Amino acid sequence: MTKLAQDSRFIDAATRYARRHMGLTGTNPSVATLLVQGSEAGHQIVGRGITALGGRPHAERIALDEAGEAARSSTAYVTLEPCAHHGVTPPCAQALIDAGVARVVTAYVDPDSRVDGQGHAMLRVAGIEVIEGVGSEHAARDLAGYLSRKSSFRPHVHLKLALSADNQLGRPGQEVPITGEESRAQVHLMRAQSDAILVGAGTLRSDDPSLTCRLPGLETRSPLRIILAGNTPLPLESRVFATARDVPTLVVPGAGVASETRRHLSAMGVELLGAEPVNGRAPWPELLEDLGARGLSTLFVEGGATVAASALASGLVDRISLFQADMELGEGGISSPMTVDRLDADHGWTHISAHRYGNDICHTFERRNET
Ligand code: AOF
Ligand code: ZN
Repeated sequence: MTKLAQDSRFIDAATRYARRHMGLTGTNPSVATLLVQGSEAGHQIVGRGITALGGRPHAERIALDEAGEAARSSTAYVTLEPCAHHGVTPPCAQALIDAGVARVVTAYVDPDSRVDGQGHAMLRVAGIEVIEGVGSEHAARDLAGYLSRKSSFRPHVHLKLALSADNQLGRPGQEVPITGEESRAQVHLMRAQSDAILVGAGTLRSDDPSLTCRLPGLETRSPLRIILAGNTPLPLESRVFATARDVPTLVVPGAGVASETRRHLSAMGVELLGAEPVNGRAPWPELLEDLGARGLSTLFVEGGATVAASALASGLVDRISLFQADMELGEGGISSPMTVDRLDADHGWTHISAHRYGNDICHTFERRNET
């Protein structure tokens, strides 16, 4: 079994391709397959597939159908181990065997108990060369939601905050723009790739956000919206409640949600979740368990300061993106509960990347050894 020079390149290309359907494949992960024919003259992609919208057909089936006879003796690059089970669709490992694929290169073993190494084993028994774990770090980052729900029965939690250069989140009760247009577009993309998005009631009061994806062409990709209510009354006139019939909206009740408010919210089409605060604290474990049971794989938490601090304290945040602007807010602002300097290895965080968006820099951190 030899890993070839082009293997990392094609599996990374497949990983990028799979991103197109992230958040759109239901409880199935968004997987991609590239079928590549090679010779001394170079390489050619003869079939491409991504898990279809809603989760089926699987990526391999789509790529094989596109390639037809050209799949014979090709190499299949698949971001997740091909399935071995007869589910709604027949096993992809068998489809690759039947099509006469010569090599299969994968990034990640499928933790689904019906697969879990059996897809790779089926391929090897049929005499196909299988190379596993190529580009696994990148693929795992995109598959994080699926892996989290399969292994921990809860969604992957990604927390995002926008910070001024002096590490403040805004001014109390006021909407203060901190980051620029490019960062905002990136945040909308993060929303579109998530199953659900969560903010606290304070953010509704100060910003009255729509919490939808408004990137041209991606308007229909807004995730479920979740509002974590606190101890103060919920602003019922907020945009999210007014549009609850168009974009599903859930409220995690707090002491500030009286029974009359509950009736009002239900009448507006807002769903109230069962998880209630424990000793005044946000019920993160119960909430995540509930969302996992509903089949949600990724939760994007957008603040504000109180929600971010309580999420961090729960120990259940997996990824943090801090968008740091170059402008200072000065005195009287809201201090961020986390800063680029304080998210270090001593606190269990690894700095993954720093990307520039206009005048802002987005620093991303991940918790080690957790999915
Ligand atoms: C693949 N290729 O593109 C995807 C896979 O209900 P089913 O039959 O669709 O099976 C769902 C399982 O299929 C899911 O839990 C995961 O193990 C696998 N997803 N497998 O070969 C794909 N999306
Ligand atoms: Zn499959």
